[in-house]
Amino acid sequence: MSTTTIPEQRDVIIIGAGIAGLYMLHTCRTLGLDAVVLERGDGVGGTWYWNRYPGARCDVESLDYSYSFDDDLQQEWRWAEKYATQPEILAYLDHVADRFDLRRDIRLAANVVSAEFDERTEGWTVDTEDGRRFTATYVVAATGVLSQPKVPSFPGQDDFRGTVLVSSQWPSDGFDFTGKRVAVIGAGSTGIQITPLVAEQAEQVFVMQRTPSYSIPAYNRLLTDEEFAAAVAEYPERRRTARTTLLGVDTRNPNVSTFELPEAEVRAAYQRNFDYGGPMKLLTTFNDPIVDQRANDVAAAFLAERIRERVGDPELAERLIPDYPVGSRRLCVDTDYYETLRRDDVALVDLREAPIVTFTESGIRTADAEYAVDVIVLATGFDAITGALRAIDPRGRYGASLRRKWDEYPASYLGVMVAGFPNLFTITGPLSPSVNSNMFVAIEQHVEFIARLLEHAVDRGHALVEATVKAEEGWIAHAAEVANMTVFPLADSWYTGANIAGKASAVMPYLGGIGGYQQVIDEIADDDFRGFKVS
Ligand code: N01
Repeated sequence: MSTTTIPEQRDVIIIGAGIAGLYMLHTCRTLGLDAVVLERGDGVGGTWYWNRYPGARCDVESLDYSYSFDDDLQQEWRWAEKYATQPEILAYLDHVADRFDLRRDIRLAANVVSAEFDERTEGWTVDTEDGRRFTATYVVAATGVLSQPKVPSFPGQDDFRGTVLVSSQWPSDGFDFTGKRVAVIGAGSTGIQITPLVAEQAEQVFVMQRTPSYSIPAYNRLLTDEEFAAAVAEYPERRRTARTTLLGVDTRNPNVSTFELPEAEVRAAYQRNFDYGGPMKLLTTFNDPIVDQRANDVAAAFLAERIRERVGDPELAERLIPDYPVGSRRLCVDTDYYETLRRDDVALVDLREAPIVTFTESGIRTADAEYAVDVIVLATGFDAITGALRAIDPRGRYGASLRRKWDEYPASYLGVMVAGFPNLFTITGPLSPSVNSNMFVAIEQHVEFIARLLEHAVDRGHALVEATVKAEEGWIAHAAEVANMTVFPLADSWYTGANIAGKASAVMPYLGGIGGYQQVIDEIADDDFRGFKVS
């Protein structure tokens, strides 16, 4: 792109001012690096800036879903509820931006459209949509894992006379559904959160489901002062333990197999964790459902029973019970989702029986019916993990295109660097724990690892850091081997890229767990950052 302005020169360009970008900026400053954050939104917060739909909240408990790097910060932020709402998480991230004086190095409404490595200067040039140019030795992509919306275009979409709302591009002043007839397309985490709140206001809701989800009740509630004080007092231990666990949360479950206990005890253990609420504890009740289909069948049967119980109507329940292994697609957490589907003014439309044929002027036509609606909500998901960076399509050595490389396979060394793209770091990139864990922990792991790697290079008087092809190939093979020991490849999901036409098929999150991954990266760092070349 041509530009007449003089580029702004920094040591580091960070793309994205979400959880990762904010912490990366703070960390760069502590390393003495001059960094700037380029953020496409008009505010900080990333995911929690964009996803303002009704009911948006996190499915990791608020006491775990926060930064651990500053003790005063974690002592002073008083989370209100067991599961924090989007406005509260956004307020927290705004607070972090102010508290650490980050805003002076954050450029808002700066949508990065290209990033190019220059062999001669061994640095990067980054352009924004509005014509600003930045140059730096390093680029850190803190672009998020669920930040590139997947917005399908349905036949006839332009003919529809009503309102189309996209969950991750929600109007900032909200939307009043009172008296409206509404179709919600999508029954993943987002659709499941939106539906009960829309149903409270709307005249009629059609829940348009293609693939059902397993959903666990949140049993959300206010946190008591005693509970908060106790958690804060033990934060150092809680955080330390989190980094040794599978999911980045200490679920306090014993490490036992489904088949070590009598059936009645297995059932009781599942029931206890179900009654606790949320997916984390339930998913780790036993250590084998993710790696053993027979153990998974036990979990699936238990959850199917709970769906039948909550739905009441056996025929409706059968349409809501998934037919894939528990955990192979993201478990959802809900407040009154199944109960909402029992309402007379809410109807489930099973798109597997009759797919959407077209939008019409007045609604949606499926293969066997016509649904007249005023509003269509698209809760259709994301081009996950690689989508945001693919959209920028960084150019590495010899002009190589990252998009083209990832069209073949979501290649990465540790999810941190891609061979052929020197000095470009990815936070929670493909083949790292990322979405299969508490994202705050995964992000802190990466920011701290990248910081160590940069220090390692600087200590040796070098500026160029890159992953070797051999190391990348080894990591790809290892990540695939781990994934193939699990049930993840058995379902089509956004974990495997299957929700995006033409996307390479691979289990993108590294499934060795936060604890296993921490051991790997510590060992690599101690071994002179094996697999990274600094020169
Ligand atoms: O997206 P999804 P999401 N016609 O991809 C359907 C996190 N998150 O935004 O599966 C009809 O899960 C699609 O059907 P199918 C969390 O990690 C967390 O809900 O393709 N339907 C599916 O039902 C989560 O997993 C929280 O058959 C179409 C749905 O749309 C991730 O974000 C809250 C369609 C998309 O579900 C993504 O969740 C929200 C089409 N053309 C999100 N295209 C919490 O913390 C897609 N669908 C609680």
